[in-house]
Amino acid sequence: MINHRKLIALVDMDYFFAQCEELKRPELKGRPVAVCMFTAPERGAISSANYVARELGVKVGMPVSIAKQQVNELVTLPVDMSYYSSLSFKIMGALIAKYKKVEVASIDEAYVEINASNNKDAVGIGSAIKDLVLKESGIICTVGIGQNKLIAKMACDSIKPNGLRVVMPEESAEFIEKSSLNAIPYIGNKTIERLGILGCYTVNDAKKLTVEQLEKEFGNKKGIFIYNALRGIDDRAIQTNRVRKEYERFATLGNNDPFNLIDELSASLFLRLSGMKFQEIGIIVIYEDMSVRTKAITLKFLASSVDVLKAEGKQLFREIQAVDGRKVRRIGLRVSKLKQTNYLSLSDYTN
Ligand code: TTP
Ligand code: MG
Ligand code: MG
Repeated sequence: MINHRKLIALVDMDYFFAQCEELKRPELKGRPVAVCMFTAPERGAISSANYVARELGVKVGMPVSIAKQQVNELVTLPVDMSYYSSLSFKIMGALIAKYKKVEVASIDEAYVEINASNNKDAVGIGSAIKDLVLKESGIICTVGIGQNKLIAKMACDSIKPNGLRVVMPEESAEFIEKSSLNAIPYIGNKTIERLGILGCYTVNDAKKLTVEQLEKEFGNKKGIFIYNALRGIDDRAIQTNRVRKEYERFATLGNNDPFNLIDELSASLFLRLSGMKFQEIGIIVIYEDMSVRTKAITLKFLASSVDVLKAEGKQLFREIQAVDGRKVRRIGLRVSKLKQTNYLSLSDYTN
């Protein structure tokens, strides 16, 4: 009897925005390239860097000015979201056409359910996915395969760029034990620092903590996630119906200027939209006493610009504060009435 096993492949494009730029302008190949979210000429942060730039020390999130100081010959380009999303839609459309269960998780990554009875089968399917992506778009990606989303993601991260790695279910425990804590998704620097205070520096150290200890330290949801992740357990299903009706971003004001904060929220929200257009913009203002006021505007047109988001967000904030000038604790920005701009719409994904 053939023993088919359900596995999950995570497909993630390598240095996606920067690779798209290399496709657009082949003369960039071999040079250090960074795509930047500019806030003013020469100001902003690195959003994606090719591997040539990364080897020279350029990192995502780094201010453009620092990256330029470090790498004189760095080519810095502005975000061309509609081009990246058109390539993304070609790729995702091809994956959805070929495989039954696909979850588009972001502009450059998708989870694909596959059936494989052994490592060799899984490697074959992984290479077929890489070939399909390359043929459809010219883009190189990395594929990680495992028994769940967590292992697939960690396998993918461990073999970037242009890689393929299969971790069969019987290899999962050892794979996780040999990983460093920061290789586990959602375990970031802050979590690692707090685990360190508890005397845990490796996966095996952290496995000695009880679920109660982890819940006490990180809250129920995250505590349970970490407890399971350390054991390679992750029961998140592949969600094929990812038709989102709205997106939002929140941040705490602290000593920041609220208008600067709205600019930052706009930039982050705009990136998340990955080229989707929006017609409704809303602001959520949370005061020190935790009371909330909201206001929204419906535009006369479908917008796709970060500047519209910034300007309307600030205007809504001014209108709320003109009536209610109390001390603000947090601000949220939301967009709704969304429409996909490319030839494949998000609802096409679910058919
Ligand atoms: P990632 O897949 O995280 O990064 P990447 O594709 O650039 O590089 P890697 O080879 O490591 O996968 O994100 C996909 C795209 O999303 C990325 O090209 C740019 C954008 N992005 C941002 O704009 N800001 C960010 O902080 C991150 C993480 C990504
Ligand atoms: Mg990527
Ligand atoms: Mg990604």
